[in-house]
This record gives sequence, C-alpha cells and structure tokens, in this order.
Amino acid sequence: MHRAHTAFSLALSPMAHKNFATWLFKSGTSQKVAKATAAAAVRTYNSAAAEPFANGSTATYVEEMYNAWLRDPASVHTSWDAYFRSNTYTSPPNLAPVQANTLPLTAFSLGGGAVAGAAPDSKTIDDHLAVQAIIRSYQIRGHNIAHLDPLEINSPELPGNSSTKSIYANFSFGEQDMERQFKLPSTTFIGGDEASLPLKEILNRLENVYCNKIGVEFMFINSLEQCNWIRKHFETPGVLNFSPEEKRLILARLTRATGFEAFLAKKYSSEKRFGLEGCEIMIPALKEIIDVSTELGVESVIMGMPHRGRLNTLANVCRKPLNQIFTQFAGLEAADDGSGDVKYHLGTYIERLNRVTNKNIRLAVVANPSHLEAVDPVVQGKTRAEQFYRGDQEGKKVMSILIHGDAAFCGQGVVYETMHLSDLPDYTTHGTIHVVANNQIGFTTDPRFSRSSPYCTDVARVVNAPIFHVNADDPEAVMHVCKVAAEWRATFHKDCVIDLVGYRRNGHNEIDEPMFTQPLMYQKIRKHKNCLDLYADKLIAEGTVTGEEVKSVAAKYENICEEAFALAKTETHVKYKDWLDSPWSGFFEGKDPLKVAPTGVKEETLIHIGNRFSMPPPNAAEFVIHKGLMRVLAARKNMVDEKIADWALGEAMAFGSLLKEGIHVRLSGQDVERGTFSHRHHVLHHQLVDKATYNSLQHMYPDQAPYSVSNSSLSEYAVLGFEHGYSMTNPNALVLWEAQFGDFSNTAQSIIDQFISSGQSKWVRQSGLVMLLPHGMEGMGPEHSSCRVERFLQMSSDDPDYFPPESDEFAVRQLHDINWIVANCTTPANYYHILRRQIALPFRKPLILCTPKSLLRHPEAKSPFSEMSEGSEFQRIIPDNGPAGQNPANVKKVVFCSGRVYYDLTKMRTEKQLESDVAILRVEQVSPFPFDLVKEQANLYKNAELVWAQEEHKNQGSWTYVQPRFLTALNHSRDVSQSDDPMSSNTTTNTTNTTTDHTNHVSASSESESKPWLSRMFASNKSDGSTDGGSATATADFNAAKHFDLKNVRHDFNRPAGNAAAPGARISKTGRKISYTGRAASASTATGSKAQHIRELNALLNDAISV
Ligand SMILES: Cc1ncc(C[n+]2csc(CCOP(=O)(O)OP(=O)(O)O)c2C)c(N)n1
Ligand SMILES: [Mg+2]
Repeated sequence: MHRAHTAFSLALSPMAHKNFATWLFKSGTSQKVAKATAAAAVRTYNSAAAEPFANGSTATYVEEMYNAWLRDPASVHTSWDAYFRSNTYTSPPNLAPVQANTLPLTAFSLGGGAVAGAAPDSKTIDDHLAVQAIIRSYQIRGHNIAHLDPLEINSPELPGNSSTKSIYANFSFGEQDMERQFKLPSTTFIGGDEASLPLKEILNRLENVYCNKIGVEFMFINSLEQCNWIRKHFETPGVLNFSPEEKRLILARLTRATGFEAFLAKKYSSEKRFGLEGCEIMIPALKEIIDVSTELGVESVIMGMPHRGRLNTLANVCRKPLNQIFTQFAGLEAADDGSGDVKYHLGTYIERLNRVTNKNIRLAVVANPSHLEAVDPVVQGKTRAEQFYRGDQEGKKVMSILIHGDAAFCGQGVVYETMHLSDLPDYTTHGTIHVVANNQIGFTTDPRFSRSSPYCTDVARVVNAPIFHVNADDPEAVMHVCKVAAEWRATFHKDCVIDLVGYRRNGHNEIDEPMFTQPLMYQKIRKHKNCLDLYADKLIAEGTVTGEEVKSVAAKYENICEEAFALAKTETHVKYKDWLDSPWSGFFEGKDPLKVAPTGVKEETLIHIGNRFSMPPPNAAEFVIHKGLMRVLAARKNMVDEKIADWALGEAMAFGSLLKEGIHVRLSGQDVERGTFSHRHHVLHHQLVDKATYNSLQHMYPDQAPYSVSNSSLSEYAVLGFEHGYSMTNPNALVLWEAQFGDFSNTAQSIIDQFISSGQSKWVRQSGLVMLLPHGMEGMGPEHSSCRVERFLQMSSDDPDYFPPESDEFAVRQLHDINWIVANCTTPANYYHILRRQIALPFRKPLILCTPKSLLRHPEAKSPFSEMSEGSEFQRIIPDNGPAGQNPANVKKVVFCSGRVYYDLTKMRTEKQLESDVAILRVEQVSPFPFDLVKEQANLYKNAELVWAQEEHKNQGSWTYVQPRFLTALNHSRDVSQSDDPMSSNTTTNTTNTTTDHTNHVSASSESESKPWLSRMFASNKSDGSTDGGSATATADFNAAKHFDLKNVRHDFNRPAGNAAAPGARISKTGRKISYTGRAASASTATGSKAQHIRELNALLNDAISV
C-alpha cells in the first residue's frame, strides 16, 4: 500500500500544545505521534473556538465547539454562536450539558484509585480524557496503519508507521494501567452493552476495528449523526462474525469469480480480457452490495465500469449467459447493426430473480468507451432518468454502482465533476456506491508517480463520502464493508466509496509483461497465494468446509463453463442487440421506420401556450416579480396577440406542445433557467421570498408531461454525459443540454466523440439528445464565438460523394442512415420544428444545433404562427422568397449560407439594391446534407454563379463539409446501382432506387460496383464512371478482397447497398462549381478586435453580394 503522505504531519500550535496536550506526552518521546494524537483534540479548547463556522470540518471539531459554546457562548466565534443558537445542531447524548459539563464525578472513579462517591483527582480526569483522545485518534487515523495491502509493500514515505502501537505508544500510560477500568464515552460503540472496559481491552478492540483489514475514513464528515452511524457499524462487537452459511456463500462466489478467469485463461490464453486476478473478491463484493440493497428495497441497479473484471461481472454478477460471452472471443461477424466494440466495452441489461433475496432485480452495465471514467456521468444520468420515470423520488428503488480503477479514479477529472453532481437537486441519484478495484498500479505506473494524494480515493472526501478501505484478501472484511456501504446508501442516500486494495496478478492485460517495470512487486505476487486458496484454507482449518467440498464447488463451475463453451461454438454470429444496456421495448415495434409525424400544431395550441408563457404567476398580487420581467412578459403577450414568435417563444412553443403530447422535456446546462443571454426566463423568482419560483411551462395543461429546467454545476463533461445517459433511458422525452457558449462544449469532447457521435454504431444505442450550442462570429474574441461546427460536421457519417436516391422519403432516409444531425436554424419556426421533429421521428438521432446569440433579439428573426401551425414543417433549406426567388432566370448569383450571416447578407443586398440579382438561400440542416434541395435550387437558378458565404474562417464553419457535397449535388454524374457487395448485409443500408435524374447510370451488374471497398481501393484507380469488369487485375483484387474482408473487416456503414462511393469514385468535372466567400483560414476562431471583425465581415459581405 503506497501512502504518499503521512497523516502525522498535522501542525500543532505551541499555544494549543500548552493548553491541552502536554500531559499526554512522555518527555523525550516522538513528537510526531504525539502531535497526531493530539491534533484533533487541540482544537477543543479555546484556541480553535475563535475559528469561524465555515472553517470547521470535522464532527469532532463541531462537538468540541459545541462544548465550548455551552460553557461560554462568548468563547466561540460569532458564526458558531449563531449556529448553535439557531438550534440546527442536535447534540448527541454525550454532548448534552449534563454529560459534557456536569458529569457525575463519581463516574470517573472506576478503578482509578479514587474513593467511590468522592471527587476524582485531577490525574483521574486527565486519564479519562486521554482515553477519549485515544479513541478519537483511532477513529481519525486508524486507517493509516491498517493492514490494507495484501502484498504488504511498505510505503517508503512512512518508515516505522506500520507498527500498530504507534497510535498509543507515547501516551502516559504504562503496563500498570492496562487493567484499569475506563468509562467509555458515547462517541464509541466498542463496549457493546458495557459502559466501561479495561484499558487493555479498549486498545485491543480499537486495534481490531480500525487497524486490522479495514481502514475507515470518515471523521471528516460534517454530520455527527453520520459519524456515529459509521462508528456503530464498525465498532459494535461481533459485527464481523459470519455464520457458516454466509461463509460458504462467500466461498462459492469467490470460486466462480476465480474459476471464470481461470477458464478464460485456459481457453483463450492469447486473448486480452483484462482479468480480475488479484482482486477477484470484487465479484462477491458487488453481489453483496446488490443483495443487501435488494433487501432494502432496490429493484434496479445501473452499473458503470472499466475494462478490469468486466467480463467476470457480466458473467457472475449480471449472470449474462456464458455462451454469449464466450462468443465474443470467437471473432464472429455481427448479425445486426453497428460496427460493434471490443468485448470488455459492451453493455448489458438483465432482469432476473435474485436467489438470495428472492426478489426480482434489473441489472444494467452501461456500455463504455476506452476513455476511463467517461461512463460515470452517463450512468448517473441514466439512473436519474430511471428514478424519474418510476417516480422514485428518493432513490429507494433505483441505484447506481460505479466501479473504478485506482489510477483512473484519482487521475480523471470527470470523477470529480461527477462527484459534484451527487447532491444537486436535479442531478442527484440519491447515493452512489463507488467500488475501486485498487490493484495498486495503473498500466505500468506506480501510485507514487500517478497521484499526489495519500489515497486514490481522496477525491470522494470533497462530498463528505465515507471511504472504506479494505484488504481484498480478507473476504469477510470485504463483505462487511459492502454490507455497511449498502446500508449507508439506503439510510443517508449519499455516496460512499469502497476501496478494495488488492493487486494485479498478471500484466495490464494477459499478454503484457509486468516484470519489465515492477520487478519487486511481481516477485512478491508470484509467491502470493490467491485469495480463494487463502480463504478456502481458512475455512477448512476452522472446520466450516472440507477440502472435498472446496474442490467439488470448483469442479461444478468448471463444468458449467465447459457446457457454455460448447454451446458458444455452435453460434455463427454475434448479436449486438444482446448487449444493449437500454432496450426501448415497444418503441420501434409496429412503427413505419420512415414515417415522420407532423410537427405543426393547431394555431389555438400555439396561442394557448403563448398566453400561458407570457402570463405572470397566477397569484401575481403576492408573487413579486422583477419589473424588467414584467416587460418581457408583456412583450411576449404582444407577440402572441400579433401571432408572431421570437426565439424564446418559438422554443416555448416546441416545449409546450411536446409537454401537451405527453413528452417529458428536460433542459439542463449552465444558467439555462434564465438563459445565458437573458432571453429565456423559464423560472421567475419572487423578489421578496427566497426559493419561491414559478415556471409557466410546468403549468400549461393539467395533464401535461413534466418539464424540468435545471441550472447545472459548472461542468460540461459530466453534465453532458449525464444528459446523454438521461436521454438513453426513454425515447419519449426531449432531453436538451445547452452550452453557455458553444465552444465550451469541447471540455466534454469525449462524451461527444465516444458516446454521442458513435454510440449507435458501437452499441446499437440510440439517443435523441439535443446539444444547443450558441454560435456566431460577433466580434467577441477568440472564445465565445464558434461552437466549432466543423468538428461536428467532420464526424458526420454521410458520404460526401454519394447522392442518395431521390424519393418522397429522401429526408427521413438520410436521417435514418446518419449518426447525428447538425443544423443551424435562422428562424424561431425552424427551431421549433427541428426540436419537435426529434420526437416525431420513428427513431432517435442526436441533434447538434448551432443556436444564435444576437438573433435572439433580432427584429427580423421572428416567425409568424402560420410557420408553426398545422401543415408547416421543418425546412432543410429556406429558399429565397423575394424578387430573386420569384424570377430565378434573371438571377446572377446565388449565395448559399448557414446561420446568422444570412441577416447580414440580406441587409447588404438591400443596401446594394440587388434583390433581383442575388438570391440568398439558407442551408438550415447542414448534415445530413440536403443534396436533393441543393440540386433543385441550383437548377432553378440555371444561369447564376453559385457561392458559399460564411462568416467563419475558411478551415472552420461548414465549408469543408459542404464543398464536396455541393459538387456531388450539382454534378452527381456518378452512377448508383444495385450491388451484391458481400459487405452490404448491414441492415442500416437500404436498397437503392436510381432515379431518372441520375446521369451516366451504370447497369446493376457492374462489377466495379459489386466489389468490396477494399478491392475497389486497390483496384479502381481507373474507375471513372465506366465499368472495369473485364479487367484481370480487378478480378484478382476482388477475389483477394473477398477472402480478406469477411474475416477482418467490418462493414462500411451508413452507405446504402450498392453505393459505390468509395475511394476511387469520381465526380464528373463538367458540372457547375461553387466558390467560397469568407474569411481566410486561421489557427483560432479569433476575428481580432471588434473593429477588425466588422471590417472582415463587411469585406465578405461585399464579396458575396456583388455581381
Ligand atoms: C482517458 C484514458 N486515458 C488513458 C487510457 C489508457 N489506459 C487504459 S488502462 C490504463 C491504466 C488504468 O489503470 P487503473 O485505473 O488503475 O485500472 P487497472 O487497469 O489497473 O485496473 C490506461 C492508462 C484510457 N483507457 N483512458
Ligand atoms: Mg489499477
């Protein structure tokens, strides 16, 4: 066990020393230990009493402060005085005045040499106080010297500290005092029913509780009640006694955990599996947590975990069929969608009977990426959502368990961000049990090089979570800790941490050599018996089981594995749907997969929502709202009367109408309740009463779905992950996360890359999450301008060279096939429609939405109700409806653009009086690219020059994404044909209908089209739209590729069958071009000073609007 720091370095002021602790020390002994012992107590007397309330951190400290206040209220800082006067503090029985200050003096006379009934002498009082200090000393820092490390690697930073005597060796007691009886304070439970114990027994019991195989860190918790609860659960005599049945159960579970890894090692010796050897006890530990939690009412457990021991968890905790797990080793093709993932990342969902508690339980392990700890907030969001949908407001039925590696737990910042969600009203999951599989190493790095904190778990201290360190080689100690953790969670609904201190028997994975980097550690490990053998020996020695029983349990499990292994061999395909962590039963069934429900609603609905949204609280006379907001509400009311909507009203219409339809809406992000730009104002605050608020969207209709809008903590990574998890749980909800400014979303990049953009293809997991990203170059400097839309577009999976077949279902098919939608809306109506379309779609896709800043108040960025009412819909491209659009043949130039620059462009066009010469078209849905509409519009303006204008720099914004797609849309001379490509079994692909518009059509039998992409890549440099079917080289390549691809190459997804858009596909150079107008490329999003920004913007507008 590495302890980077010592807890014995607490400073002791000379003053305090003088006041209190001198009598504890034998002269000339180690000051270090003495300081440690005294440190907590030092604060007791008045030196610390002057400290303000906010600085107090330990329960002990509060107790002591309370004592001081009882004696003399003026002796403590005024903040403490106010606190105690407020009666918020409940003193435990031992701190009630009668015990603290008027303790019957006779109580001290037990065996202390004083005469019964007489006043005790000062030595007796001092000795009793010393015993109390000793007890506290154990409670505070016993964990520092507990035997937590199975390998017993002494920390070089703590020479000599392994001695269990160090806590009390320097106190003023000698051998002669050991039999003396001392009264026990009520801050300890070691006495059980006994009120006093001999000193020797006190020390023995404390040793056993605090310095044995469990190290409890809890004295930093501010709540005295919680501290006492923990003391009671660890100190009460007999808590570690297990019945023979319980011991056999632990042994059986440990046998399975160990047997599973051994079986995999035997059958798949050269495969990576990130085995749990050295910490196998984690499996019985998780089972114990689940058993106890189920007993206490939990019905659903959602787990997140990294690679280590994941397969074992799926097999032995979730009881996923072993054959499904073994099939993952066989390298089989998938029978369904998705590019898939490695076996130790896949999720699962199982509903089963818990045999120990005889209750049904649902267990989910959330699929995770390699990015360690990234899954934490996702699990929390999913848990929160499940609690919400079950009406489990206190988290009694649904809970999360997060499993961590030691290096990742302290190294990854998202752990801290996630911890800080744990107690926030709209984000809490009412207590998470964190389990650290602490193998004392991270890949090849020792803890002393990977963290600056004493323990890898110290991050949990910030939220006052108790931390239970336990030696992973002591199964009974581990089970006790797990039981306490589950009870803690059920009692206080707060996080806690179990630190399972074990080791890693093999390298980082099974084909890694650990002796390269940790030779000494691994010499020890090689000689170290595994936990199962140690425990079996113990149980055999004490007569609980026989050697034969141990062998037979192991043999039985091996048989089970062998049978599953045989079954797995008969499988021909893996099915990713077997590994779904959030099945949406009933959502897809019976739906036309290409039918989108209408997004327009009745005008009267819009009017109703608008009126409610612009109304002050119903009890307006008592509910005082800010005058400025009265004006906002009045302006909203005016708009409703005129049947127009601005951005905030359009958004409210979308939310309100969905709520009416029973769709839960949840909006979360920094300052979203008001809106960063003070435009939303969903939560009205009473100006005179704290916490009195009114949210009109919660009161639109009596039977509406719930609406929640929540200001989040100042985190992007955890909060976006949380909302993504929330969105996975139920497809019938609109879940939105808003960045304060779009570029801040990059601190959540791994959630975007690893989950949102790719979750469906890796894990068949859909999500309709909306990311609202304020975007727009408005001279605000390098930050706050761009949401980096180019990055999202770069990850869009539609093929730039492929023009999908045109049909009535063009738009929905594109949405079906792509990984996410990227849009930049310029009107409130389009914003309204695209939000509603998220729910109207028969499937779910994430929506990345660039949202405006200045447009929120732009007089022209308003929409009439007619654009939102029945019959209206989302416009992927908004055509030019002015003079240019009415007379397209005369138009000289068509400017395509996206986003707010549209308004600048139209202004410039008006100034230049070019309304008839220049058409301005808005590409509102950038991805999937509206090939069909671009083609249609370009054809309309046959004689015009085509330009793309953007305010972002050339290497940013949409240009690099749209340019090749424009070429495809404008020229699309490349063929589209039916194919027998063996790669095209992917069910996300569609049969292709070529349309009459497609020129240079090549017949369906074209071999160039029927080849796998690999073959085409190597063979088809000559592919220029003509067939190369007769070429001998091509045939050879084709055969080679056929041989190669099926075993080793996953499908090229999202491309309809027969699509030849592969490397080598060509676009005819004869068609129309589109040129670029805008800023030059740049390393940052900076537009320099405001003046420079305006100059550049003018230049680009001038350039765009010129004929
Ligand atoms: C964010 C991130 N950074 C780096 C890695 C590479 N990596 C994989 S496992 C590992 C060590 C993890 O150590 P620990 O958390 O202690 O877990 P263990 O493997 O010891 O169980 C590292 C650095 C990763 N997967 N994710
Ligand atoms: Mg580790």
